Amino acid sequence: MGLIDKKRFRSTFEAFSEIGATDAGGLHRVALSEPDVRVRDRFVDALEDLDLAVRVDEVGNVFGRREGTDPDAAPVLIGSHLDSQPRGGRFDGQLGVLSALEAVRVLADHDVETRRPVEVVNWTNEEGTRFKPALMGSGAYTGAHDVETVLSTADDDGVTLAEALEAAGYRGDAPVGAERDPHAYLELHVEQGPVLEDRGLEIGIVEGILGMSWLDVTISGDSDHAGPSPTYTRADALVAAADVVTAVRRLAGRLDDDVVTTVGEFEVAPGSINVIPDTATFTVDLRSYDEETVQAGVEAVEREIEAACDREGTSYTMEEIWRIPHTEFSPEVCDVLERSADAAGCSYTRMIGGAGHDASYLADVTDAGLLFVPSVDGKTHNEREFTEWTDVLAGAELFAEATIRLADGEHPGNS
Ligand code: HGY
Ligand code: MN
Ligand code: MN
Repeated sequence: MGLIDKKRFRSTFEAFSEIGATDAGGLHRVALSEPDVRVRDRFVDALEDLDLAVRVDEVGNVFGRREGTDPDAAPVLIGSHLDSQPRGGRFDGQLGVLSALEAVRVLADHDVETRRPVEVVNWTNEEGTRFKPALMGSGAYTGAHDVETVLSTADDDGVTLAEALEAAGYRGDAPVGAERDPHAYLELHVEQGPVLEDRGLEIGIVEGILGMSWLDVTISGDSDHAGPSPTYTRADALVAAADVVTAVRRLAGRLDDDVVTTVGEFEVAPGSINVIPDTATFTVDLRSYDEETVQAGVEAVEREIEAACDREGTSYTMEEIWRIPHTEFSPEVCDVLERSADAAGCSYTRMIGGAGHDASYLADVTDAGLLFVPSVDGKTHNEREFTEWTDVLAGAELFAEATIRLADGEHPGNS
């Protein structure tokens, strides 16, 4: 018997997808932007419609709590994030929050009593694109990020997270962090890679996630006239930076099989057609499951920058703005997911994920698990991000089932 209300789930997903929708079917809902605030409001309304106790903490994480029968039992936390990348997809994060909302709606539909409280959560600024680093709300909740540092982090316009939260009405007064560690955490997310689709599987039971490093790099040269300046007099920041960008990409193949490297942001100044650039600033995102490989990768990037600057006569600064070790999820929760997948007759595999998720930090403080559904063409952080609705339903169904098990609830199918 299916647990979720398919019609309700679809209409909720479509309604939320209209908030910050782009013409190409994606989302433009960067953390604490106007559409992110509207979708937060919609989420709070849905929690209140379920008579959940809603609380917002100091960094804007939003929780809806459904009490269990045992007042002393630690809660099961379920959720993900509603913020998106600029021109991102409508499944990344949002699917996890709405699957969690649907799971609690299922409990209400069937009057399922759970021994443990269940809390649905929307984490602030998972994407880390406006305020760096990523996983900001979940990192503050678990202690990985310092709350004051998070609140004073500014975006490119100098607006701090605290100011953005105040303006949005989401700088809550609930203390950041759990009164006590949750019993378990569960998140459903699109895979954002090609594995499940290539293997024709419905579900990924995620055992771990790559570790990563984010670097901020500035290369400084000397501006001069594009005409009369002979090449040998030039200290062209862009030429040095361009050498580094291609070297960073080559590193991915050299360091280890799972290493991926990305230069996602790049700016040049003064940015005039007939002036030799004196400044190039860019970011590096480097990932691997092996900690030593990540460290070796950061050191290799710095060597490439040094060599490029020696060749061009430029100077540089490099700052590591984020490092998160690889994640290992709870074998117990993976087993619960596997039992649920078997019970539901889903095809699945255990796997390692390449994208960071809020579950990465929750795994530091509780038994955390992460469930994937396939991404068509593995495409994500892109308006073309898509998951077949049959796969979405299989994931949401499994998620609701596993939530009931983790919360010690009586499966409605047994009543
Ligand atoms: O960067 C990540 O992996 C995630 O999308 N924030
Ligand atoms: Mn995500
Ligand atoms: Mn993302």
